[in-house]
Parts: sequence; C-alpha cells; structure tokens
Amino acid sequence: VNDPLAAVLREIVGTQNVLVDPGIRAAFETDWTRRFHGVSRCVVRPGSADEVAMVLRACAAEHAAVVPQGGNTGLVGGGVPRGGEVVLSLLRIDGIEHIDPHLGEVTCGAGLTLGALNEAAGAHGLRLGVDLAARGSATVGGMVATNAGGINVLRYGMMRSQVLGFEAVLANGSVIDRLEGPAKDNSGYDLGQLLAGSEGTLAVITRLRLRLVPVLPHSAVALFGAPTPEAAIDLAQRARAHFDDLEAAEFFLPEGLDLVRHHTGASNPFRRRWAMYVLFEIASRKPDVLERFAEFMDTVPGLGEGQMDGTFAQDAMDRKRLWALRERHTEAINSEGVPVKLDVAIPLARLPRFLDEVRGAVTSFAPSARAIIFGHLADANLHVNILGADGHEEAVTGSVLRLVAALKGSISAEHGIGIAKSHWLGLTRSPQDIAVMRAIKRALDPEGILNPGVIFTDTARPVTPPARRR
Ligand code: 2HG
Ligand code: ZN
Repeated sequence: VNDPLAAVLREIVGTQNVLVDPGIRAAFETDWTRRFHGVSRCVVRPGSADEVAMVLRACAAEHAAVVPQGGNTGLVGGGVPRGGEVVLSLLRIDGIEHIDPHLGEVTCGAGLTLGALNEAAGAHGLRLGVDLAARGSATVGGMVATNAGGINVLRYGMMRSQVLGFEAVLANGSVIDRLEGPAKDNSGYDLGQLLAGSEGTLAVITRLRLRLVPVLPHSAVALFGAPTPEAAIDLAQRARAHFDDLEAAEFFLPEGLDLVRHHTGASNPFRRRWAMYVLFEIASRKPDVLERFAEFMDTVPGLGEGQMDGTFAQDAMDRKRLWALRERHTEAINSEGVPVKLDVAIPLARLPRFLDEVRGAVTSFAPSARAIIFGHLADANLHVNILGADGHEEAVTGSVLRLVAALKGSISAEHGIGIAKSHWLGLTRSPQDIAVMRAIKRALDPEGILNPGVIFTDTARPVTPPARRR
C-alpha cells in the first residue's frame, strides 16, 4: 500500500485505477486454467496511450517489470504476473472510435472485447475475420499481441492478417502511431506485423485499425464421424477442394466427446463411436448452403454405407448444438482439473503418426495421465490437453514437444510461447533465429521491462523490491 511506485501511478491514472487490494487484484493474477499465477506489485489501468506512456516511463524509472494484459484468456502464462510485476490492464481502453462500413474497417481501443466489437460491427453487417471460443472476454489488443488463430483461419487468416494500423507504446514511453494511412504501404519495416505475436515483449498495443469481413447470412454446419484419422484427413481435403466458402474444419476425438457430453449433458449425434469427428462450416451470401452440403455428402465414399457417418444442422439452434461439442472442450477439460495445455501443429500427412505416438509420449512420464486432443483440422493444429500429469508437467511437456519437433511441427501453433513453452523454444527455432529475436527485443526494450521471461527464459530477472527512492 505504501509502494512509492503505486503512488506515482495513482497520479497518472487516478486512485481508483491502481488496484492494490489483493481480493480485487486476484482476477488479474491468475490465468483462466489456474495453472499460471503470481502476486503482482499492483494492477494499473490506464485510459489512453498517453497514460500508458507515462505508466511505462514511471515503471522504467523504478526498473519495475510490466505484464501487459487484455482479457486474460491466454493459455501460456504470458498475461499474468510471475511475481512482483506491475500488471498493465488495457481493459479501460476499449472505445469503438470509428466503423467504416464501406471499407470494412474498425478503429478501436486495444481493450475492446471481440464480442463487443462484433456486436457493434454486426449493425453494419460486418464482423472480425478471427473468431474463437473466448470471444466474450478476449480483447483485440491481446489477440494481436498473441496473433490469435481460432476457427476461421482457413478463410480469413490469423489475427496478423486483420491488422491495418496500430498505435503502441514502447518500453521507454515513446508512442508509435501507425493508425492511419493506406493499408498498402511498403515504406520500410512493417512494425505492426512485428508486434503481432510478440506477446507483450516489445511494446504495449493501445489502439488498432482492423479489417472486418461480411457477416454471411447463410451458413451450414455438418458433423462427420470417421473410422480413422486418415479418413478424417481425406474428408477435410475433399471439403477444401469441394467448397470455395469453407470457413471451419475442426476435429475432436471420442474421449473429448465423452467429456463434453458429461460436462454439458449434450446427446451423442451418432449411434456408434467413431475414431475422429470432423465439423465443417460453410457460409455464403447465397441460400443454397444445405443443398450444397447434401451434394458434398453424395461425393464422400463410404457415407451411408456404415463406413462413415454424417449429420448436418437444420437450423441455427442445431448449428449451435453441433458447435458446442467442439467449442466446449476447453471448459469441460478445466472442470476435470488443471490441465497441461499444448498447442501444436503437425504437417498434415504426419498427423496420424503423431496421434499414434503422443499417448505413449505422455504416459511414459506420467503413467496415469490422459490426453484430450482436439483442434483445427484445416490448420493441422492440435490442442493436446493433458489431465492428471500433476508433478510431471515439465517432463510431459518436453516429451510431447520433442515428438512434435521430430515430426517437423510447431511447438506453438496459435497460443504463443508465454512462459509455458519458453524452455522449449530452441526445439524448433534455430540459434540464428533466436539471435535475431533477441536483437529485436534488446533494440525495443533494452532494459527488459516488458513481460520478462516470456518467449525467452533468461529475460526473466529479479524484480527490484518496492520502496527505494523517495
Ligand atoms: C480452441 O481452439 C482454443 O478452442 C483453446 O484454442 C484450446 O483449450 C485449448 O487447448
Ligand atoms: Zn484453438
């Protein structure tokens, strides 16, 4: 309470926007899974880029580390304190400044949630091209900072593809304003793309100009049960070739379906148990989506002959019901315990081999652990959630990530490195790669104030204890 830094911050943002009460801070200090948490020095909630700049200058003067935070929906520990940092919450910078319905663009604060953005954009028949299950809480600033992926990547790309302009504050308090001007701009380095996926280690994003896409009025969702992963992959390839308006191709496995059904009370859409479930969504301006799904089903070998099964949603409620089987995996898993969450991508052709070997990779270090696997089939992006690995978290993580590296995959497809994967960065990024990344980090944040320990383990440093000076 007598921390002199908190006193300085109060002068900048107002007393009510510096949170020191442990009970009030708690929501900012623990991640969604409960796996990552730490006590912060305080939580500061600036209301503008200028205030962010003053906050960062004040923190730099005290050598106080800062953890930028959006909606706190991250899954790799990159947005919560490790212990002793100032949490810089962007939630107050959440204004919608301008929506241009003709250009399909929005200018808004970094702390705006995806849900609130889509509600406002929806009035103009528009939405953000990135969508994800955490839409109610995830903020656009956090989504850019982590280059979020989600369920529509195959159609619209990841979050970096939506960035048309940005405003951000560097660790030394200087404001970079690249909000306006033509999106088509090759006059030097693209700093917005550098910040996308930088996980709060290079700058604090304060405002964004984002591309919007049309809300397509007609959509159809189908769920298939496939006898093998190979058959599921073949099905996904067929759907990609068949439809030019495929916007999601997701998968889950029978253990995950059981868990979601147990957690939500949903019924099983199929009579028998399949090795892999694949969910597709198409969306269009034209109304013939159901007919086209029916046509597609006619082209799938084995369907209707008992070798594969498929069902499609008849109305919006049905679509929601099918999507829930996929989207409610995360919460169903959380209700069973604190999972080790891995987010990997595997070259599509090696995916069956990965699925064969991953359980062995887990149980060899944690015999009673179980892996629930689901994700984005079109992106070959698998979410490997391990329950019951208590005490063996690091060993299990290493074991699975080494398998991923051996198969030439990615150890973090869309969630980022955070602190959860920082020890394993070298598995898939070369020393030369990492040297360039470190040089960039040093150039933008020479004092190592911003999110120390995230991405690179050894940028973590002892945090200066409060109360010196003055
Ligand atoms: C999803 O695809 C999210 O639903 C969360 O990326 C994945 O909980 C997870 O592991
Ligand atoms: Zn995902």
